[in-house]
Amino acid sequence: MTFRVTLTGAALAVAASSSLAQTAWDMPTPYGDAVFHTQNIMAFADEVRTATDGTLDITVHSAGSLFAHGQIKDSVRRGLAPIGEILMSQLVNENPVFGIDSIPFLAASYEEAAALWDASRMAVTEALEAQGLTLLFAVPWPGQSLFLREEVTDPAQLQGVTFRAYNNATERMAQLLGMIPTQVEAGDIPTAFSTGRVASMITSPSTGVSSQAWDYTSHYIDVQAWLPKNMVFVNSSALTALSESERDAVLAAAEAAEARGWEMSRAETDTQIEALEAAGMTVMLPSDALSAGLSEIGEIMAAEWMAEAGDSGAAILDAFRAE
Ligand code: PCA
Repeated sequence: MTFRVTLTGAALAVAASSSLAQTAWDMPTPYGDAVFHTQNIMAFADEVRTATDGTLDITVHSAGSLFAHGQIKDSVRRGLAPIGEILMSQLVNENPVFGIDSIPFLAASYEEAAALWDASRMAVTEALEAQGLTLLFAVPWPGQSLFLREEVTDPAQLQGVTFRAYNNATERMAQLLGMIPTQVEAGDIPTAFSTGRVASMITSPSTGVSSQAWDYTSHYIDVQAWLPKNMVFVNSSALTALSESERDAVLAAAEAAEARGWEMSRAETDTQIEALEAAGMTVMLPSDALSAGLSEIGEIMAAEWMAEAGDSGAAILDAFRAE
């Protein structure tokens, strides 16, 4: 009798362990734990864990701790990590569609950014699919605004000023303003300023706060010129290898994360501008001359983007404008 019970117990244990086979996914992301994108992704991982009873366990490796930002996409493509997050416009050299959200003043409000994402999502999805990657969700940063060491009312004041860039578009904008750009990852911003490599930047109030911009700049000029997105994607083979219910859980959590992320981003805009002010920064609107100068640069950059993106780019812009 005792013998039979023991056998049954062992058989049950074997059955239970095979039905609870666990998949562990490492997820490299570029930004720090305090950043709302990272918090949204942590919530996504929690939802997947709960919905799969722990059979799919995603560990988020934030702040470039597993792979540097510039290596995350290829790491996921090659299967070194099954899933990851990057700034979408980082891939603009591969395909202009990835840079559509970084053209100054093309889509500068959340409504316009959502319409632009509706119009461009399919093209982004297909460009990733061609590399064996499946797009899961994308979330915008709040509007991109200027962080400076003095009050600037005329674009001519920016000439010769060193500038922190984070993608091709910010570098191009700086060139058109006569500034001196250097690419610096978000996590390296405080060091780049404190060592004198850069003296100004354009980024969201979120990144201004997470990098404590008040320690090395004094003026925040609220231009909110565009809303660049982070996107989360998965190696398509890793997604296919999941059970159907796990796959459904990932896709459902991704949809929820996209909606939640856009709401978090919207809410951040005002609270983080207030935080900059509370920390001592002068918060101001752009002068007419500065707005005009930046709009002109936006027009030039839009024309350059259209020349790059050709007919498929024009089709996306038509769909965007029709919304
Ligand atoms: N923060 C990121 C990208 C855009 C943003 O608002 C950065 O500054 O690197």
